Amino acid sequence: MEQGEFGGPGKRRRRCSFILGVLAVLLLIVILAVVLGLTLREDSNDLKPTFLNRCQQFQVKNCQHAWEVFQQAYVDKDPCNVSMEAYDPFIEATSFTPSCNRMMFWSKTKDVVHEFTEKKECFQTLEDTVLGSVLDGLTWCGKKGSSETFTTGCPRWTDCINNPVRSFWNRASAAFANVACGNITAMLNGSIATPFDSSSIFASIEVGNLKSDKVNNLNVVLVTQKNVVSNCTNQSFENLKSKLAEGIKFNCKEVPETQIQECGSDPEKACGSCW
Ligand code: DVN
Repeated sequence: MEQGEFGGPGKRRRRCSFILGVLAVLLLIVILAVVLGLTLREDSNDLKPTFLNRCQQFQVKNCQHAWEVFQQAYVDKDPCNVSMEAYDPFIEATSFTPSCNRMMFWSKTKDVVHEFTEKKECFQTLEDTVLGSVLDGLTWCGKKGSSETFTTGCPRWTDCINNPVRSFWNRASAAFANVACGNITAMLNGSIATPFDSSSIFASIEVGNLKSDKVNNLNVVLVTQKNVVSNCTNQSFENLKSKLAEGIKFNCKEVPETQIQECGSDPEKACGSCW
C-alpha cells in the first residue's frame, strides 16, 4: 500500500476531528430532543396527580374514574369549543352533600373569603367541596387530534368564553347554586362601585340558579375597607333582587374586612358572631 494512499498523519487527524465534531453535534441534538420531550410531557401530565391527590381528601368512591370522566369534557377538542354542558358527566360523578345554612357564595372577594373559611369551619364555599377543590387555581385544556391534557398554552379566561377552565367554573357554580339550601351567605366587595357585577359568575350563573323551595334568605356581607366605595343601598343590589327567585328574601350588612379577619382568627368566637 503506497505512502499517502490514505493521506498523511495530518489528514487522518483532520478526518478524526471532523468525525468527533459530527458525533458531538448528534449527541447534543439527542440530549435536546430528550429534554424537550420530557418538558412537553411534564406540561401535559402534572394535572392528574394534583387532581387525584385532592380528590382522595374527600369520600369519593373512585377518583380515577372521576379523572377519566373529567378528561372527556375537553380532551381531543378545540380549547375554545368546550361548553359548560361538556362537564355534566363529571358533575354527576362528583356529587356532594350541601351544608344547608352554611353555604357561602362570593364575588371579587376570593382571598378574604377563603382566608375566613380556612380558619373557621363555619361556611362551605364551592372550593371547599370536592367539585371545586380538585381544580381550584389550576388550568388545563386539550387540543383536536391529541389525547393529552395540557397545562400550558391554554386559552386564558378572556380569550374565548367556551374555554375548558371558564366552562368548568360556570358549570360547577351552577351545580353549587342548584343545591343551595337554607339561609345562604354571599360575601361581596364594598371597595368597588358595582359589588354585584352582572358579568360575574355569582351574578350571571349562581343567583339565577338559587331555588326558592330550598333557599329562604340570601344574606349579603358587604366587605368594606377604610375607603368605603359602596354600601347596601348600592344600585346594583336592585339588579340582584330582581334576579332572585320569588320568595327568597334579600338582606345586606356592611362589615369591615378587619372585623372578618379578627373574628376568623379568634377560636373563641362562634360562627354566627362574626357579623
Ligand atoms: O360564588 C363564587 C364561587 O362559587 C365561584 O364558583 O363563583 C363565584 C365567584 O365568581 P365571580 O362572581 O365571577 O367572582 P370573581 O371574583 O369575579 O371571579 C372568580 C374567579 O374567577 C377569579 O378568582 C378568577 O379565578 P383565579 O384566577 O383567581 O383562580 C376567575 N376569573 C374571573 N374573571 C377572570 C378570572 N380569571 C382571569 N381573568 C378574568 N377576567
